[in-house]
Amino acid sequence: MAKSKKTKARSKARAASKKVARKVVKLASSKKAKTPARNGSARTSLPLPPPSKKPYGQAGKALDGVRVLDFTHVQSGPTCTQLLAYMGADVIKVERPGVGDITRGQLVDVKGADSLYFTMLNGNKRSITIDSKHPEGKRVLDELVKACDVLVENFAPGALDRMGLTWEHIHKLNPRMIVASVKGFGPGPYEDCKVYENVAQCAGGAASTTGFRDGPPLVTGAQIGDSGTGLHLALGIVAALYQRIRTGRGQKVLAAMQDGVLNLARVKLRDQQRLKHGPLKEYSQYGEGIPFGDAVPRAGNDSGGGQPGWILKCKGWETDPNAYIYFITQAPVWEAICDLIGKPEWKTDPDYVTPPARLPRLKQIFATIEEWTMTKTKFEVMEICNKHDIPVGPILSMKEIAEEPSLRKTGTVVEVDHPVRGKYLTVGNPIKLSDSPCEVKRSPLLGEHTDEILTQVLGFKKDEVARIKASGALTAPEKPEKSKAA
Ligand code: CAO
Repeated sequence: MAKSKKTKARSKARAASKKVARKVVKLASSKKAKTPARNGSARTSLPLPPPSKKPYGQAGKALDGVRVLDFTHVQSGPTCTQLLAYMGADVIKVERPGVGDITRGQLVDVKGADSLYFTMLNGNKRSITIDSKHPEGKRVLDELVKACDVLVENFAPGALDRMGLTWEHIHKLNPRMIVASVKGFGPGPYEDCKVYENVAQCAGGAASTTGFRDGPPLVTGAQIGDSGTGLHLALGIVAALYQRIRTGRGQKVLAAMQDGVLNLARVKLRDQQRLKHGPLKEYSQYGEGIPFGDAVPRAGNDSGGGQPGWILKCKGWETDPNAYIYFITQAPVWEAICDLIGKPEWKTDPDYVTPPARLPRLKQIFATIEEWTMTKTKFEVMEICNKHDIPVGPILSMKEIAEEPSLRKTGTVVEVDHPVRGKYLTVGNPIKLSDSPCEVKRSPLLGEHTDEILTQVLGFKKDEVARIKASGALTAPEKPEKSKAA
């Protein structure tokens, strides 16, 4: 009798939480999808409800009703689930009792508080602690699998299977579940390798094409391997959710970090193929008469596109490491550039008048432009050039970005309050949706929502929660007392 009550409570909680999702699935079964449109062509898009009459920004959030079982750690996976949370998904982060995501304790700046590494990647989520290898913990996890729409993980290859959460097991419990993974490599010789950011930057072709020709390969400060792949995974998840509306079933989504980096470095694979047909004329090494090898070289600060560019010194460069500007000699504004830098004769000189004529002289051209930029601050150069539509970009320090009022105004840089560390800055949603507002919330404390999730999401009664807790599945094993341990 007690058992059936519990089951009822749990299915009631699940039913309530799936209300929105079910509404959406219903659309998939509608026959309207196949009826021809008025113009006679087949209707290919899904039937939609009538446009909401609510004002924009008041019709909920893009991912309302989507519940994510977040098994991610470090950076790549958490980036993905934070974005989903920013867009309205209910993200439940499962963490190891007592320890949590390893980044909580990495690069600690405020003693006793979760690190910025953790807080800046786990906003808008709820945290539950579960020992996924404890029999009772496994039981709770199975219930969560049934209650969620998406499972996201970025464990080392095979770790999820070792927990017993194989695709078959998950899919038997919940055929609608989307199982999304970040791994270092896709199927192939390296599929079993553990991978961190810089390994991916190296294996994805970014490092070999970054830096100066006469120096070693370089990694970039932007976390294209971790955050870049998290972003790719988020897109895969949203696409799988959309497909599920039609198929009613989940699928596996894989974003390999090597693939993600290569996708971001695709212009260099473009150049690799162009090499077969002659030198890469927009690379400054061409103008310097240095022959090309058989692989794309590092190109320093050359522009990756068809419009030559370089980083130039500005006023104050002797003491300020960021007193520089990126200057692009875009062809349509060449004449304006010549006038600005005091070289009007270049407008008609055959050596400078056309882009191909300029290519062998880029080094000298940029040196001349730099004589002009060095007389002005980077912001003055920006202001003057913008008036003439000349594309330039100041090299902004992280200090300048942190203090930039326009980024605060758009919610790209947000200050949040944390009960232990106090106020900190984080990056809000970089993707702005006009009908899905984003309110950035602080990251959760370890296990902060354990009780709430067990009762409200899974429908467990208080006595059952107490029993699970007593089993040790949700808490770290007690450390033996020193006297006993000795
Ligand atoms: N309860 C019990 N055990 C748990 C647990 C929980 N709640 N959460 C995790 N664990 C266990 C895992 O089951 C695993 O155990 P086994 O090895 O016995 O199966 C163990 O913790 C460690 O997991 P891991 O191997 O993923 O972690 P790691 O620190 O050794 O490696 C990393 C980290 C990032 C190299 C690896 O996870 C990886 O390669 N991930 C895929 C690529 C990726 O995302 N890299 C980006 C990292 S961000 O720079």
